[in-house]
Amino acid sequence: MRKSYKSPYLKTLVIPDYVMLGCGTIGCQLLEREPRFTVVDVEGETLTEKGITVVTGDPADSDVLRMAGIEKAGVVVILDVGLTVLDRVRELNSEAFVIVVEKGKSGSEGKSEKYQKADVVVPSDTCIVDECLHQIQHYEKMKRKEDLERVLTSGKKMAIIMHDNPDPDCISSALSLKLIAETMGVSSELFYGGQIGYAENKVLVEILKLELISPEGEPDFSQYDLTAFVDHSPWDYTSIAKEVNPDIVIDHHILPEYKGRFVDVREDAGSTSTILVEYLQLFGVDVDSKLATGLFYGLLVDTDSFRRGISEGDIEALRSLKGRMDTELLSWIERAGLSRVVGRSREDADFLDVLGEAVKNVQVKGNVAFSCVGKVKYRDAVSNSADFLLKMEKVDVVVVYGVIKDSVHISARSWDEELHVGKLLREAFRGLGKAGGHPLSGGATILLEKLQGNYGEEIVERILQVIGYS
Ligand SMILES: [Mn+2]
Repeated sequence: MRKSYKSPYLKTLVIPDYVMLGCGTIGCQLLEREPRFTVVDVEGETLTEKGITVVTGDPADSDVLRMAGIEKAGVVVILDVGLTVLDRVRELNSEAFVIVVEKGKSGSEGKSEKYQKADVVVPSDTCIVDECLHQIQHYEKMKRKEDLERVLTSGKKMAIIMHDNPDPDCISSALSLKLIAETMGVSSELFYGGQIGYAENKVLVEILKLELISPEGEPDFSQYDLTAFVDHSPWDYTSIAKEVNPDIVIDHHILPEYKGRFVDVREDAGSTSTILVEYLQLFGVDVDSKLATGLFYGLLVDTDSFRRGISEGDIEALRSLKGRMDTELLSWIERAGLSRVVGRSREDADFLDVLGEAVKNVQVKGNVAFSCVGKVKYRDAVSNSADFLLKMEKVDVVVVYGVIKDSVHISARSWDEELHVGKLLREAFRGLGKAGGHPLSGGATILLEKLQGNYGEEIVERILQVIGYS
């Protein structure tokens, strides 16, 4: 049960620890849906067997509470263990969000005098578990909002740095953060490295009327009070801000150990747009139909039209975007991609050439299809081909690689979440360059000089070695 449960906020690093005092049936039900708690209970042994972190002892004993980390806890749930426990908790931690479940109490009676020190009293005639989870989520949202607000209001000028070759999710998220910052009097400029290759992405930038800065080399970001990374984490996916330690990171990729001033990374969110939709709502920012369409498109592309899975947060985001997005505009953006098929421009024809190479050069080894596309102009053409091959080949993983200037760009796609191609690439190319991504899609960029003369052979070998085929 615990293993299959995925909290939408599980990987959100801004949220501190949880402690549950007393357990019982309600406590066990709560743990099934929110496993992050450290539990303090006199009969702790039975819970340890279930893999839950437990401190066995009396929750009214200050030393026991300290052992459970109560002094640093962000959320404390007190179940069925008397009033002294609440006093003890408050003596040790005045900041924590404290929920008390009051036995034999009806919701209509209001918060009783004796529980004044609690933030919320949950009466026992409600669905206690649902109510506790709802309260915790609400608290977390408000806390994240406060934290982001604190950081944003500490400056006047922000550089929002997108990852190289920004995609719809990154573009829409960057604009969202800019609009949120604007409500606090912070002006932002949007930067990206690499290229905007896909016709769809160019059309999106046009529709959102964005002025994006594509600098030569690394700009001097020290003239900005604040820097933010959206849809990527330090330091793998940007060629223009390698030396920057961002104040703000909002992302849904695996995070390298990083402590910025505000870090919100939710690995199981389908897109960064999902997270930004929540903040737009929390800050009361009006989202017009163009941005709503952009955010929806970001979620759609990043989840491969929800085939890569969908989280609670994604559903929330969809609900919020539903009434505002413009389906006609969405098909207009998507059709921009089709125009490349009829050879609208030289650059679109390049995409077709690369795709043709990819199909021609497929080599299947074990359950992996590899394809070398040689020299290419656009990085997106490589990932585009990987997407296409995955639909065509009867394999679990597709790896397409091509060379731009002095680097080889690798794109991997999979049907099998267990394999986690993001981690696969990270492991295969550890120490050689940038590599990472999601369970079903990942990428890597490696300087050619880091690989043996025949880079193709080495790429194939390294990947097969990690999978265990060679
Ligand atoms: Mn994304």
